[in-house]
Amino acid sequence: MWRTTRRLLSSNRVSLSRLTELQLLQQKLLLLSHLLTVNCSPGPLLDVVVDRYDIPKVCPREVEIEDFVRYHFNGTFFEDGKKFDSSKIHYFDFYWMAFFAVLFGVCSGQILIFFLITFFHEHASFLPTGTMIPPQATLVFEVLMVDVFNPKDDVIVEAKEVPKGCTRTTVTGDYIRYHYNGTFQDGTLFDSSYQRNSTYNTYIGMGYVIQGMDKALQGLCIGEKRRVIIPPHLAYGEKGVGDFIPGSAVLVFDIHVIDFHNPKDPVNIKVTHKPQECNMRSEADDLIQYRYNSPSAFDSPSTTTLGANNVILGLEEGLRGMCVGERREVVIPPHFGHGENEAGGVPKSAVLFFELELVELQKGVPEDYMFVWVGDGPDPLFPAMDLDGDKQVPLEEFSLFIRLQVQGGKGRLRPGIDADSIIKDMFDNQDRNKDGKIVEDELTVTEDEVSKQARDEL
Ligand SMILES: [Ca+2]
Ligand SMILES: [Ca+2]
Repeated sequence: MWRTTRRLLSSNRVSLSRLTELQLLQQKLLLLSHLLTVNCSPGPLLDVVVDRYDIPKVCPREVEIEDFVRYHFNGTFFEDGKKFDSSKIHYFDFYWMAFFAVLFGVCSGQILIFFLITFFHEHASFLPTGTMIPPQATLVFEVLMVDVFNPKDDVIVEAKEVPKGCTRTTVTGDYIRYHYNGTFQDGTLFDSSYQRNSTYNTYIGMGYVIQGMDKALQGLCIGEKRRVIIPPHLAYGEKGVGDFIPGSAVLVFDIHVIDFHNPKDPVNIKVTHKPQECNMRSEADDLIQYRYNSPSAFDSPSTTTLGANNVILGLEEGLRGMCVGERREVVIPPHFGHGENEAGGVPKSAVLFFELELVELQKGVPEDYMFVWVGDGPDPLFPAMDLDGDKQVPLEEFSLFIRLQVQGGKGRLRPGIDADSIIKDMFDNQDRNKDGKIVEDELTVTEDEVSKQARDEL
């Protein structure tokens, strides 16, 4: 019969406590019958020495009974170091039930060495490859555990970094952009979005990605880092993907959420500072100066006219209804941003975040207007314009009249354009005979012209 001893060389050795001695024996018999074509009865002594190294710091999954394992190994003779077998040259199915007693408790990604010392009586043995194992050989196996799974396994999710103040997490139907490194459990990289320098973008929970990832992408915060371990039955199954992913591979994804949104999301506006005095708010046609994402109040502000289609829809919305000095945080989903197009360094489908501050606000005039009355203008107009009552209005008088209206809050010039040149244009339009002065007749023209002039100028 066999005599079995087990020597443990250090404290971090295989724990076999779960196995009974009988199980252990069975495991070793299985091991031998697999590795060797035994054509004689085995010798009286079987001694297994296990020495492990490169034990992973984190071991999410240890080998347990009925697990499936994939591993690489080198088999050498102890005596001369010559190789007798290797997973590199001997591609049988590495995907077995974990019957190696020594594999129990091993972590994926871990390298272990074990010595299998066998004593045979008279005859040599032969491996399936034909390699002869002489009598009384000591075999050294170096095993690298590639991965471990059980068909009962679900996706394992490990939160790595969860941003503080995360109020919203991903749900089915959201569109997510994330970076990832995809490795096997032994740490071998098989895919990386970082190498492509482009996020992976997808809808969640709708079958666009492998089943395990669809599950793992639920409940994430923006900025969150998560490790996801997906067993093959929730990934690429027994077939794998070409040379890319072997059959029955367990996949490990380290993902980093860049952003996500739902196609139904509105622009989200949060007022972070409201000045005490807030009488006038920005609206369409106003000329505004604002800062965005600016760490310093000394940065020169941007200028735009609201409603003039100068900025993306979401920013337009975020800038409206502000008073001077107000600050806001605005989150703009891509359908109110740059959509599915890349734009000036903004990746496609990106959610945009703005910190806004309204610096200056000049009330505007509608498109195509140079001057508007606030409320009703003077009626009749000419006597009001003719400030000195001499029945004629030269440019200087006209200019003074318009400026008095603006100062008194009764009229408004188009902001952002030199007032003198606007007033000169308005004057030239009214001075129909170009004699350098406006008389009453030049204001009373045909009905059509009156309405047109009133709209265009006065
Ligand atoms: Ca006059
Ligand atoms: Ca004239």
